[in-house]
Amino acid sequence: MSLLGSVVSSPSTRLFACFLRLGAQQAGLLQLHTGASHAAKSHYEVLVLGGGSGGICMAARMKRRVGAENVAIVEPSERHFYQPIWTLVGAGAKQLSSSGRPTASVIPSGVEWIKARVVELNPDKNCIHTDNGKEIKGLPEGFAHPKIGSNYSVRTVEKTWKALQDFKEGNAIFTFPNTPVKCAGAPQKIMYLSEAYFRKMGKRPKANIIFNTSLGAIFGVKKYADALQKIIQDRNLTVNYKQNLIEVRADKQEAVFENLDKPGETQVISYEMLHVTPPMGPPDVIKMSPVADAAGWVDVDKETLQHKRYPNVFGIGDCTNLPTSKTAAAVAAQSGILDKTISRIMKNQIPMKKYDGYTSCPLVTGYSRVILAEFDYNAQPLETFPFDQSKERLSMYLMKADMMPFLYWNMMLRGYWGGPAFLRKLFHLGLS
Ligand code: UQ1
Repeated sequence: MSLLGSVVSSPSTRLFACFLRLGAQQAGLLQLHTGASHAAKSHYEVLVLGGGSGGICMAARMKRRVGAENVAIVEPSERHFYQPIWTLVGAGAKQLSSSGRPTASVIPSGVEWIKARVVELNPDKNCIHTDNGKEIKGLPEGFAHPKIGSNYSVRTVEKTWKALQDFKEGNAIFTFPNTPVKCAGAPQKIMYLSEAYFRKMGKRPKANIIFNTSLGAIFGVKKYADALQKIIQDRNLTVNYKQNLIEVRADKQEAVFENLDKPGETQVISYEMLHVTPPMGPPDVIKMSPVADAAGWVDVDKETLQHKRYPNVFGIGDCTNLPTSKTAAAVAAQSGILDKTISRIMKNQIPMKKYDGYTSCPLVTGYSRVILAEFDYNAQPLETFPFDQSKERLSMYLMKADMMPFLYWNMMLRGYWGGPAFLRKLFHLGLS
């Protein structure tokens, strides 16, 4: 994953905002100090670490609050990706090229882009330094072989589509790791899409479709889990729980799973196609810093998003320990709350707005079908539309495939989309 970068700040720096991303890239380490060549200044009123969804939309919002010249954003990547669409790229329904834009084009104008990676966080001194996990045996080198793909990386998402097209007969295996992941629905969405593709191509009778998940349930919200279970039955999909991918023997087309209920007990399954959801975790720079909780995530208050120990540090998105699902929809809702929190703190007031854990997962169940899961911290449905969203719908597919990318690039990244709460209230006027 990529992360932060840095600049040092002085006591005059009021905020040290922390908006890191969760991902799979490795951080290389090298030191750069204050005001080095990367940065025009060495102090900023608001320093945004990480140019993912959270970082970019908060930079846009902070620019409106304190002026562009007082905001800087640290992000090493040249390109910004709209990752939610990779589910459809992996299934051949969208082009990869449609998912990325130059990072320069999404940084709010006037905000300084420090193109570097953060290697050290020192919130006690309001200062950061820039530079420029656990792995599955056999990966990532196994991705060099055909028949393996992963919708979780720009480098491997098109391999999913290739493996789907090349599929002849045998096992198509989809995995879910033993760690928190971005968008917990994505590992199974590609399974439903693959099933639909095999059916379309007449290969379905020759495909044995298997979802091997580390979890003990198909989805964390009962309403949607029930709907998914029915789809799994109707489409004759096999789901094995508590199965964790520990090794890929790409040359032999074999995947090795450990039974999490019986540590040490393993099973080898051969595959014709394998979709891997890699283990994920916080980047080392956060894990080793004082802003982390015991598990390594940025330790923030779950309602205000303010850091629990450093009042001028805030978190949004994948890097935080917010006990909700890590999605762009969650980031959108968090950005609206965090904007309000920071505004009140800048005026020495107590934060008022509370984040309810809203997150959304458009569960793509076919090339024109989506179950739109939306829920809160209590795993209770929090649905926007006045109809039963646990039903598969074409309208929700069109929203996922075509409306959301537009809303993301044009509204959310510019700091004008704080989630659909207002729509929910409008649609449920006088009800809940
Ligand atoms: C959303 O706000 C969002 O963030 C931009 C997504 O990420 C791509 C989503 O997938 C969804 C469903 C929402 C929620 C928005 C509506 C209109 C229900």
